[in-house]
Amino acid sequence: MEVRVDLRSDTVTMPSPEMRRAIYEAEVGDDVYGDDPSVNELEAKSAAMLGKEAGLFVTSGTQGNLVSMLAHCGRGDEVVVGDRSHIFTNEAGGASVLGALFLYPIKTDRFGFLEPDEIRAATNPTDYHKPPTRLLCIENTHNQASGQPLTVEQTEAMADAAREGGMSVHIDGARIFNAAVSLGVDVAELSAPADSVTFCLSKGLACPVGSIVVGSEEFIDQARRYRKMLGAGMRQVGVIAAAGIYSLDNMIDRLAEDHDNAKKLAEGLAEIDGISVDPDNIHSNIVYFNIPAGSGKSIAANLKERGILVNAGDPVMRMVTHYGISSEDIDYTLVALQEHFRAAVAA
Ligand code: TLP
Repeated sequence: MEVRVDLRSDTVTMPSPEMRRAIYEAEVGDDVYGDDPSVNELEAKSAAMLGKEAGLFVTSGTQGNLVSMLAHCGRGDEVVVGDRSHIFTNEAGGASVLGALFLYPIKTDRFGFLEPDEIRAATNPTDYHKPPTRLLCIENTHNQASGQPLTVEQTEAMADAAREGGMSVHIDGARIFNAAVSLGVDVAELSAPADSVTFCLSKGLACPVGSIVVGSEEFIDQARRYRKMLGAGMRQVGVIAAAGIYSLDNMIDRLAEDHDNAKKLAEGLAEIDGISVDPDNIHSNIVYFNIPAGSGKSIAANLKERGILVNAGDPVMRMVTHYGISSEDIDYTLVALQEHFRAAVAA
């Protein structure tokens, strides 16, 4: 059956016809020489929007986080991370493999928040039995906390605790624009407590590829060197940067639609016997919900037969709304799930 609804991630978004036009018309040059006007514009625009001095176009969120950790830390340093953060759970341990950095996980609460006292307890600037803690990484929105946005106050509380112990602060803001839209605050305010931020163009902003790192001129200079070292000094990459410029101009405000659809999805899921979810906890585009243990594969297979794609999580499943998902797609998905669970109860 043809794919009708793809809820696996917001990474599956397709470039719109207007974005493709921007790509087609992009002015380009060799970016390793600093000659690509589209990349230069995208980097400067990103830095200005997030209130930082400079920006760097990278291939992915994973690469953005990695070059940031490498630029903030030296070999043998420690990075404090949330135990459910993407950096800790889903980036293949790159910081340790490629940077000889230790990742020190602390508890992430169900809102994606890291308790300042836990950050203080993890801090070690001087005891030479332990690696020196150099960096705290925060995630906003928090993916595994159902896309919870962290407020400016929460970010400041975490950053203050880190700075007391001499740490720098990085935000994995893969979806920081979702956070800004959800909270109704300027993204620069959410970024202000941090030294550096990574955000993704390739998720809710619907670009085919790319992420951005922002920070001070000096930090970005270092990050640029690490990007080169990782083999991602790109050439006439304005063809992709043009999509990024288009998305920053046109794709941010509409994220509110994705949030409305996620809320509607969660409210519908909460009505289904066999599923448990708290719709009040859904504030952006990610919905995690509990299903009966052992049923993930059959749910995913059943939905696939109806043209709905989901990842077969078990007993926790995730659905992500995005530019390619309409309110009708949510209705269609909910009916499919209602029928699945009705049949499962009858069997
Ligand atoms: N997340 C992907 C998967 O890797 C899980 C997704 O489908 O959600 N930070 C956060 C918070 C992320 O959610 C992701 C991607 C990244 C970083 C990495 O971005 P990419 O995939 O561009 O390397």
